[in-house]
Amino acid sequence: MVRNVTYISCVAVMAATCAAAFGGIPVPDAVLYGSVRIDCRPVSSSADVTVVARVDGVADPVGNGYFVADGQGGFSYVLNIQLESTVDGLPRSPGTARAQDTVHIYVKQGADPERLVTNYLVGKMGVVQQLNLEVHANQCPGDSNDDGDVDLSDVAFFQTCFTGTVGGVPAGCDVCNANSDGNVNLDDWPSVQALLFGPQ
Ligand SMILES: [Ca+2]
Ligand SMILES: [Ca+2]
Ligand SMILES: [Ca+2]
Repeated sequence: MVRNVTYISCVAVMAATCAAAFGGIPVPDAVLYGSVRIDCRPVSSSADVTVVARVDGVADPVGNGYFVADGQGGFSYVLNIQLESTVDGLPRSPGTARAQDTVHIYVKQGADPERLVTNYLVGKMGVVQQLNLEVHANQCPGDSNDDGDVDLSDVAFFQTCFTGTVGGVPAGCDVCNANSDGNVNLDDWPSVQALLFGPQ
């Protein structure tokens, strides 16, 4: 609303007196939502996690996320990316994106630095879109397809890698050898299980 008033007053007074004004018409936000996983673990509102959207050349974030219950026992982030329309010759308002901007989406946990998760190309205004966020520095134990979670397909792969008392780590099975010893056996399972089901 403040930006809108600024723009309208600039039009009324003419551009010559508005050199310091910002030049956008506020339009409906683009809204992203979805799950967040950090190092293969889902995060919740109780975790010290923030989701931030930034655009190159814009000092302030164009959006700060918050978490809501997803109704299924987990939590979803909601990120409103503030948009404004383009007005030729006028600088953009602080903390706003425009159509066709590439928005960098970061996740931050605790005192850790922000970690870039993905880039999102802003399309039209008012869009509401699910975009699950996954960030992991290293391949997680048991995450055989390196997609940021440990699910039943990864468990099936773990079973194919299982060498038990025979010992050995078959080719391609290093990710299942969680304790980095010479075999894939029950000693490795707790690490995989913890990511599959969460803390027991
Ligand atoms: Ca996986
Ligand atoms: Ca998966
Ligand atoms: Ca092992």
